[in-house]
Amino acid sequence: MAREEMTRRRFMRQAGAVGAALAVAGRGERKALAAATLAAETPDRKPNVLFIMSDDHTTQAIGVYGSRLAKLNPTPNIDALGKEGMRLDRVFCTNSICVPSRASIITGQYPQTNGITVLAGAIPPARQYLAIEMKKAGYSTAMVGKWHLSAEPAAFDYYCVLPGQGSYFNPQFRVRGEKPWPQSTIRKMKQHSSDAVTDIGLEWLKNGRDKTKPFFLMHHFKAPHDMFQNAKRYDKYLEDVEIPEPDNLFNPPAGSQGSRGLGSGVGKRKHAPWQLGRRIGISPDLNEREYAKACYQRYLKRYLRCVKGVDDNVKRLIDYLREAGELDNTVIMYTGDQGFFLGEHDLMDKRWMYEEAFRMPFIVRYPKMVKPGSTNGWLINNTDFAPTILDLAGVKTPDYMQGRSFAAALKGHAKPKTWRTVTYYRYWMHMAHWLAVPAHFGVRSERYKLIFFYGCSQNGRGEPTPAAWEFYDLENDPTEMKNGYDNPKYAEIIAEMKKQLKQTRERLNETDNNPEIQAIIEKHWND
Ligand SMILES: [Ca+2]
Repeated sequence: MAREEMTRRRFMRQAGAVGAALAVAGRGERKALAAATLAAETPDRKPNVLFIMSDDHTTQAIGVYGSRLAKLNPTPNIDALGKEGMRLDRVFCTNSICVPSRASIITGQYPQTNGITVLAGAIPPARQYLAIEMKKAGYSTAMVGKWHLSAEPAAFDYYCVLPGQGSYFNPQFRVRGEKPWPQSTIRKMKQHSSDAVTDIGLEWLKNGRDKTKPFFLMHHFKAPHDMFQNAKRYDKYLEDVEIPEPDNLFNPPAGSQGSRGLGSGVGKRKHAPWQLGRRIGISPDLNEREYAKACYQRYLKRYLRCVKGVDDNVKRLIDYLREAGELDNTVIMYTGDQGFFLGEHDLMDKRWMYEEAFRMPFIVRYPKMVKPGSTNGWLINNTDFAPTILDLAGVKTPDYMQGRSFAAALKGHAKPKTWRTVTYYRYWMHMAHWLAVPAHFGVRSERYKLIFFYGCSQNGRGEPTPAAWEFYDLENDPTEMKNGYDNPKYAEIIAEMKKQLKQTRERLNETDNNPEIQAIIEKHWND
């Protein structure tokens, strides 16, 4: 059959389908339905990409990841995306805090290359690479919600972003307007942030985007970041439920002198300066055990009520795509900007290279490519997100990106022999924000993890903590209860991982120029 004839027949089929749909649609719906249906079915059209990211939403609080909290059914709508798509099980961040994670996602680069190692710093429009490349690839682009990269998100066609962390209630948003960035603002009164962000995302999808093009929407929730404030309708959610405790609620990190006694958590420990219990109204008169239990229950309920608001709003996005006939032509990704401790090891917050904080949820639904109910275990990190999204849009990974596309994983292909065997991590903000997490770096393979706590601040000043190594066999010890660094059984593996750690730091431009830190590394490398 001649190509023209095929095209003509396909057009007639589409026109017929649209005509039938129009016959039953109301007058108001007709125009939108016709435009959406034609857009969705245009041959060879690139897929839409809806990238949904929440803030601090960890795998333990997503049902499809099967943790102790799954029985509470905290995220039915996000779970549905996983069941209709793929759940990725070994996705990690390169630095477990908000700004560096977002910087790695937008640039496809590690912290020292993109310049964002701590919570300060900006990614200017000229380096908002993912947005720039998607626009070049013919996409209508938008960034909605928590941005947190300081500079104007001007590389997007449209933006409406929270200032910094933003507010949970009556949130203000920065918009493109008559006044120079960041002075043009709007405020959503009487609204919770998760609802407001979704209203804005939906309004852009319905009326803001250029419907002659595929869309790329980065839809970023502020929730469930601390201090956890839920929409009023969730006040009673889980009210009478006893939240299951982790088995290691009363086991703070004891891996080495580099981590022992540090970090902030739910208990009354001496080194818990952030004082979660005081902030959420737990009586200091309770004994240690009762205090930790009460604090854990209240902490989890507040967190999960925020998660519920995110999950319900994810459904609103899905419902719109379904109604618009674009659900199956859209790659939907769901992630959180890093993991989070929910009382495991008597810890809260993130920052640590331990699994709960280091691991990111990542779910992808795109039935044209991704097999429903599939899982994947490749070692992936957040510098890979931009290369993958670009790959799905038909764009080769730009040379300046350090991450690698995992589109082949989504297609169910075998892992290439050249895929990374370790993923690199570094947390820089030594003992910052009363959360008392010491600076450290390390590598994780599919099975093992090696961490070096160098324990000093970026400029080498400030109160140092002891330098120490930790090693975990995640197959035998998935909750990292036992440091295997001195176990002779692992000596060979540790020597090999140290070599990989050194090589990885060199290859990724992640070595230290700071002489104080360099001296600590050299002094303790062979400990
Ligand atoms: Ca975060």
